This record gives sequence, structure tokens and C-alpha cells, in this order.
Amino acid sequence: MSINRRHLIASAGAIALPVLSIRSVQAAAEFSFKYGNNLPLSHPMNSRAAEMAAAINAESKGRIDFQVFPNNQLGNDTDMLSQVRSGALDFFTLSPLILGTLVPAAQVSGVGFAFKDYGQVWPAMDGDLGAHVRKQIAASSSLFAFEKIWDNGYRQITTGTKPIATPDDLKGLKIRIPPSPFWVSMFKAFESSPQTINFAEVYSALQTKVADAQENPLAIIATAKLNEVQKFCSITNHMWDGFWFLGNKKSFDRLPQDLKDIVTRNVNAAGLKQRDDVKKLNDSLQADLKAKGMVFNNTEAELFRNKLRSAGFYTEWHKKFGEEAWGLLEKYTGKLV
Ligand code: X2X
Repeated sequence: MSINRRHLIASAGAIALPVLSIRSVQAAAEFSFKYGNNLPLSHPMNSRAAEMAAAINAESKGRIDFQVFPNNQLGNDTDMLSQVRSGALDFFTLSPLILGTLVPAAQVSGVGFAFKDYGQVWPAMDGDLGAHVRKQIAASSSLFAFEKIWDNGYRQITTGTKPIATPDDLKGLKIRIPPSPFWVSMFKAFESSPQTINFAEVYSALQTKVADAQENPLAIIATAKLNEVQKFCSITNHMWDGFWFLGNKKSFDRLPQDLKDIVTRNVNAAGLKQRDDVKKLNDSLQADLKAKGMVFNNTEAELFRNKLRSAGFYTEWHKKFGEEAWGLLEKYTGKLV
């Protein structure tokens, strides 16, 4: 298992010496890699990443030391994106929509109410739509994406003030959104007043009422304990979101082919397992969150979709993404407008 820096510091104290000696053994590896992410340790992203790192280190027979830095330990998403671009960080998992700040074409998988269910998501992302996006990432940045995108899930809206039942309830709402042109555009189409805030600062932004609402899948609401600072959860399923497992091309190219194969195989395999874990959690967490006091309501997707339609949202993004990408999306979702 890879041991990360903050954990070392946190667990140092009385057992500082033995911990330090573990580090000096690890430092002997030929290739040291840092992978950073924005989610709590208890999210399946991190249990699968820890397992994956251990497998990579073992299969490389100690030639690789793959370390996981969870929970924004290396900075927020904006910081980590610039670190992985420069090579200060080697690997990073990021929403395709936040990656949109660098590679606008990546945002196409986040189109609101596009994928009806996972029966459309995985064929699209593992098929031609995902391949198109990965090509754009590799062509236009210092990064590449591994083939199997990891899951975040369908996003739901939480608020501290009132349930969201219809699109009208979103008007004027101070809702936190992740840094991404696409998210801003979508919540402006809903006439909300979106606040761009990195995930690292979301809990405190909700606690101090810098924002009154946010949107995320249940697995994140629960593992980041957002239910402590939000009362209502409205099941809107307004978009599916994932995490591209990104690598810095130069860092990865330092590896000989056999070690590249070990990393690639393990990253993709862990992604598939993480998808199953996340789906199970998102499907089962409503009862837990209810028991902790959250109040749930269901919504009618068509009302929200119509609002986006009449605001010209689909027409605008169809134009921005272009015929090829939009056609690849509709190949899996059917006609969207
Ligand atoms: O920032 C978010 O809300 C999160 C955790 O879902 C993403 O990484 C997009």
C-alpha cells in the first residue's frame, strides 16, 4: 500500500522512526509517481486507487513507487490541473467538465439530461465518444487520458433552504458549481446565480452560506458529509459526470513499455471496479442520508430539459462542440433536441 505524505505526518508522533524507515525503503524505487485527487478517503475512488497503487508497486517488483494523494492534499482541482500539466504531479483524476477549462471539447459528455442511464453512458465513454475526447486531450495538452473513465455518477441538487421541485426553484439560487464554462452556462440557462468554487472549499462555502446549494452524486454528498450543511436533496439526475484518469505524457514516457503496460492495465481495471462500487453506493445511499435527516424529493426531468431547450442551451453547445462531436453524442443518446 502506498502511504501518502499527510498520513505520515498525521500518524508520525510517537512512531516517527519506524514510519521514516518505511519511506527510505520506498525511496529506492526507480520511478516515483504521484497521483492526486479531490475526494475523501472513504469514497470508492480512493479505496480502488489504494489497491491499484499496491498492485502496480508489487507487479513492478518495486521499480515503481506509485503514491496516492487523496482529498485535495496537493491543492484544489485548479492547482492540481496546473501541477499535472507541468509534470509536478504525474497523474490526476478530473471531471471532463473541469478539464473543459483546458480542453473545451472534453465537456461534451456532460450535456444536461443527455445519457438516459448507464446503458448509454459506458458504451459512449468506452466507445467512439470517449475515444474522440481522449484524442482531443492528447492532441491539445501535455496530458493523456487512460481508456476507462472512472465514475462520479448522476448529479443531484442539495440546498439548505428549500427543495427544488421545478426549474422555477432554481431561479436566483446561489448554487455552487465546479470551475467549468459548461456548468456556468447550464446554471445560467436555469437563471440561477452560480458560484464557481473548487470542491476543496465546498463544505465551508455551504457552512458559511457563501453558497446556498450545490449539486453532486449521493456518494460524494455522503462521503464529504455535505448533509451536515445541507437539508434538502432533490433527485434531478441533471447530468452524468465521470473522472478521466489523466497522466502527464512526459512522466509516463519515462517508463519502459513493460512498466507502462502494468500501470495501464491496473488503472483501467481499477476504474471498472470503481464504477461498480460507485453505482452501488449511489443507488443505496438515499436511505442512509434520510436517516441522517436529509429530506428527499423526486423531480420530473422533462420540465428541466424543456427549460434548457427554451433557453437555447442545446443549440448553443451543439454549435460549440461542432457536428462531429455532437453526432457522436447523439449516436448513443438519440436526438437531444
Ligand atoms: O467538484 C465537484 O463537485 C466534484 C467532486 O463532483 C467534481 O470533481 C466534479
